[in-house]
Parts: sequence; C-alpha cells; structure tokens
Amino acid sequence: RTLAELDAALTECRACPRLVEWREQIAETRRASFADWTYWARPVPGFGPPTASLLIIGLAPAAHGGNRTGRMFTGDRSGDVLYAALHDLGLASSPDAVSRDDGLTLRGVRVTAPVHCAPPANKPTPGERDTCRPWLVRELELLRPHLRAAVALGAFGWDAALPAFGAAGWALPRPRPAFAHGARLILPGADTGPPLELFGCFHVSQRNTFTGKLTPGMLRDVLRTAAQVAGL
Ligand code: DU
Ligand code: SF4
Repeated sequence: RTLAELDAALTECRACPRLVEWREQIAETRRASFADWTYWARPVPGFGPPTASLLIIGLAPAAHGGNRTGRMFTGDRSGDVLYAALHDLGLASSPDAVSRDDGLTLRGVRVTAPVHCAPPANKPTPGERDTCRPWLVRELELLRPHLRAAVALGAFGWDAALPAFGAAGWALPRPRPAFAHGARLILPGADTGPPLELFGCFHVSQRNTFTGKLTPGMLRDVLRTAAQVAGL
C-alpha cells in the first residue's frame, strides 16, 4: 500500500470512541472566528512527501487547527511557529499554513503525530495512544527507505514514537532514553538498513513559545541539525 493510500484509509478510522465524539463535537460548537469553515472533524493524516528523509512527530491535531483544516499543524499557533522555522530553513515553500489547498509544500520533510484525532485538553489517554500506534508504525514502514532523521516535539511524541520505530524495524536501546530538549539518539537500522537519528525538541505549543521555554532560535537549531543529518 502506498503512503497516499494509508493516509486515505486513516481518515476513515473510528477506533477511539471518545475521540470520534470529540472531533465531531468541536465541529458542531466551533469557534466564532471560524463560523464559515466546514470543519474536517476526522483523523488528520501526516503531511509531506513519501520520500521525506526527515520526520517531525508532534502530539495530536489541535481542535481548531488540524481538526478544522484537515492538515497537520495547519491553522493553529503551534503550526505558525513550526512552519515559519521550516520556511527559514528552506524546507517549506511558505511560512503560512492556512488550509489544505493553500499550496504549501514541504521539501524532504513530513509532519505527523502519534495520535491522529484531536483529544480533549490536548491529552490523549494511554489507551488512545496505543490504539493509534499501528498507523504510525505503517507510516514509518513506508517512509523507512528514505528516512534518516526524526524530531520528536515534546515527551509525548518521544515516548510514543520510540516503540513505533522499534515495531517498524529500527533497533531500540535499553533502557529507553528519556525525552529532553536537545536529546539525540541513534537508532541502528534492522538488518543492513541505515540508522536513523532521533532528536528531542520542546513542543511548539503556545505554552512553550509564549513563555520563552522554546524560542524560535532553539527550534531552528534542532531542525537545522536534524535536516543536515537527513541530507537536506
Ligand atoms: O481496511 P483497511 O484499508 O485496512 O483500513 C483500515 C486500517 O485501519 C487497517 O490498516 C488497520 C487500521 N487500524 C489501525 O491501524 N488501528 C486501529 O486501531 C484500527 C484500525
Ligand atoms: Fe483512529 Fe488514531 Fe483517531 Fe483513534 S486517534 S480514532 S486510532 S485515527
């Protein structure tokens, strides 16, 4: 199955009852400023080419961001910060991610999340995280031939991604290293496959960017190094 086919199948998933209800409820109540929008209100697939050598792993779609627009990090403040940094580094065609048909393209980068539906309070349960993991594993398996680096945004992304990399064929160190901003972890490839380097970076959420815990410069530094490792 191709990545496009995986993405299409994902958008039909209804495996998490609480998230199915929530993603649709957000669309009904919506937000006054988005009154004219037809909310996506479905699982949000990863965004970026199937030949990406760098993968960025977030947490889950935002209620009025990805859950509204149908594209990862599109239409929310977190995405404003992320795509601005990618554009600075020449990895995104524009700093502005507005809608699915805004023409934005990524070069060598794909953006995804370990949970594909918007969760209440941006907090998926461990059960929802585990239920969604097979989607990330399949995405990693399809990206594996080209993938050389990944950036986990926040501890949730890091902790959710590690077992997915293990299931998709990379070797995991024991004990499992903890998330830290600036963490770097080389995952040897299974068999003769090439290794992948995983980078930790504080999440681009407003809670981190408004308080200065994550500055644009810090984000750019991690992404620049990861892009170099990925040959971009
Ligand atoms: O029917 P299909 O084309 O295979 O698409 C359904 C897709 O959903 C299948 O690949 C398994 C996947 N899936 C999943 O990854 N996690 C779940 O909890 C439920 C279904
Ligand atoms: Fe399906 Fe993942 Fe959404 Fe759960 S979070 S309903 S597994 S796409």
